[in-house]
This record gives sequence, structure tokens and C-alpha cells, in this order.
Amino acid sequence: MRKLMKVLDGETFDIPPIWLMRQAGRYLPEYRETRKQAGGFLDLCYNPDLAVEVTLQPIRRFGFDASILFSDILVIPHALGRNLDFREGEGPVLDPITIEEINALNSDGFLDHLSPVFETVGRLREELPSETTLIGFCGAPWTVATYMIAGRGTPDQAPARLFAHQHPEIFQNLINILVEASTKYLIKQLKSGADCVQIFDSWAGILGGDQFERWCVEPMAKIVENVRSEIPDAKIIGFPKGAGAQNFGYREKTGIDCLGLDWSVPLDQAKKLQEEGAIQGLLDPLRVIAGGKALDEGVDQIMEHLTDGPLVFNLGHGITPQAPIEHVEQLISRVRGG
Ligand code: 1CP
Repeated sequence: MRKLMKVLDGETFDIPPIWLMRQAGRYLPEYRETRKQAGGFLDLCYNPDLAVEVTLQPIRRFGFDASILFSDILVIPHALGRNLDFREGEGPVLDPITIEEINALNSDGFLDHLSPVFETVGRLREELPSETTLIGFCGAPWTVATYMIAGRGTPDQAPARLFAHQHPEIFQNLINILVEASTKYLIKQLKSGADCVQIFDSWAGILGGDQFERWCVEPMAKIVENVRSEIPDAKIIGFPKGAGAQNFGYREKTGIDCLGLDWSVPLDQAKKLQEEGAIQGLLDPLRVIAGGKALDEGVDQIMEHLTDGPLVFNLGHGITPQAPIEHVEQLISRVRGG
């Protein structure tokens, strides 16, 4: 079995498997080159030749233990018929969805739109080294919904929070559609060759109390249950970024195999969370920009505290475009003891 998959099963390694969120991306010159050829970002996501190429780039260069499918969480709203544009330097832009449009949404035929993604997954599994885990992914319903409502990333995604308070039933309908679409999407990725999947709830940390339970925990639990009803041994990583104290209990309530943690989680709390099962993440991505002692110390602290239990070494969020390649090399050799 591949090393990362063993960790998801609860195994412990002195040298943990390592990959980085957003490992295919703008910090790599070869990515910037392919991106230029592709034209738009979505052309890259929906062109299997190019998507396979950019997914493999960081594996060739760094030999990570896992590879993550190159796509974006916003291909689901796109496949549901929403307009989506990625503007240089601005991030994603969608048409903010109205109540009438939510009521008219349905997921008929949306898998056809995503067929290039499944082709990419299948080809990746054939082309990747056999020891490299292939991770599929989607966004969690709450996080995807925040972009559908606001039309873009905003500092605290207030439009979606307000909408959920003002129109809870309509918002529930939107979440239900996203649960159904995400379930079908992940099942198809797993059947096409993904070894496991990660569900990114990047905006989980802006909710608390009943709102966190209703919009983050319950939809995540439903997706996990639905995927496992079709693929009983499906392995799932959940990443409720910024969840803080709400990380406690999250694994039990949702049924995920591995809990992703951001850099704000104290290492003694991470250790407690690891007693319940595998964890992933924690290193502040800005330490990779800083390099030197800041990077070495960050790596060493995680290794010292957490290699007695199941750990997937990763950053606490995506690698930034400013990260120098030499610092990524420094990080990997520090983890692997080189
Ligand atoms: O210019 C470019 O090339 C676009 C930059 C970029 C990239 C490389 C975007 C736009 N998306 C991606 C790829 C991507 N996105 C991957 C696969 C690559 C890999 O990890 O190696 C994945 C897993 C994602 C997931 C994603 N997209 C998330 C969840 C993780 C996270 O970062 O929190 C989110 C929130 C998005 C939305 C999105 N797409 C792109 C941007 C800049 C954003 C964030 C927008 C914002 O909130 O302002």
C-alpha cells in the first residue's frame, strides 16, 4: 500500500509522507509556462493533457509522496451552470447567485461537464510512479456556497453568512444540491483512479456554534456517508480550515479518516487530535517564504511533537507564489532527514 494511504489507515512513520497543498502552482516556473500556453485557468483544468502535465510537475521536481489532481473547487458551480472566470491577480469571479437561481439549480448532467477531470484522474494514475498516492478533491459545500453567494473571495465571506441567517431554508437547499453534486463528483474521481480524496472547507473558521454544525459538520458528514455507501473503504481527508476548538469532535461527527490542521493549531492540541487518528498539515506557509532558521524550526517542532502518531506532513494552507524553490527543497530534505 502507498505510504500516505497507510497513514490514513492509522500507521506511524519516523519519516512521514509529505506533499504540499497547491504544490502545482505559480511558484513553479514550469507551471507559469504551461499556464501561458493554456490561455485561461479553466482551459488548464479542462484540458487533460495540460492538467496531467501540471499535476506531474511538482512530482518530477520534488518527488512528493502524493500528487493532487490539478483542478479547482469552483468547477462544481461551473458544472452546475454558473458563470465562472479566473482573472489574473484577482482570483475567481462568479455571478452572485439569487434566490430564484438557487431554486432553479439542479445537478442533472453536471457530471458530463466534468468528464475531462475524470480522464485526467485516470491518466494520472497510469503515469504517476506506483508509490505516489493520487489525491482527488472537492470543496466543502459551505466553502463553495460562500463563493456562489458573494461571487468572489471576500475578507470574511460575510454575504454567505448573512444569507444563511436571513434565508436558512433556501440556503439549506443550496447546501443540499452541493452535497449531492460533491458526492457524485468524488465517487467518480475515486472510480477513475484517485486513491483517496480531500474535502477543502477553507472558510469553516468563520462559523461558530449552530452555524458551524449545520453548514460545515452536517454536509461533510453526509458526503462521507454517501461516498462510503457506494465505496465502503473510501479514504477521506477533511480540512476545516480555521476551525480552532471546533476541531475537537469533528472527526467523530463527520467520519473522516484524516483531519487537516492549519498553522494556528497549537502543537499540543494537534497531538491530542492525533490520538483519535491521522492528522495532516500545520506548517505556516510563510515559513517557506522565509526559509533559513524559521523554516527549519517550524519543521523540527512538528517532527518532534507529532511523529509518534499518524502524520501526513503538509503546510497549514496552500504554498504561496512567493515561495522560493530552494526553500521547498530545504523543507523536504529537513523532513526526510537529508
Ligand atoms: O493563476 C493561477 O494559476 C490560479 C491560481 C490557482 C491555482 C493554482 C487557483 C485559483 N486555483 C488553483 C488550483 C487549485 N485550487 C488546486 C489544485 C492545485 C494543487 O493543490 O496543487 C486546489 C486543490 C485548489 C483548491 C481551492 N481553490 C481552494 C481550497 C484550498 C484553499 O486554497 O483554501 C479554494 C478556496 C479555491 C478557490 C480559488 N481558486 C483560485 C484562487 C486564487 C482561489 C482563492 C480565492 C479567494 O478566496 O480569494
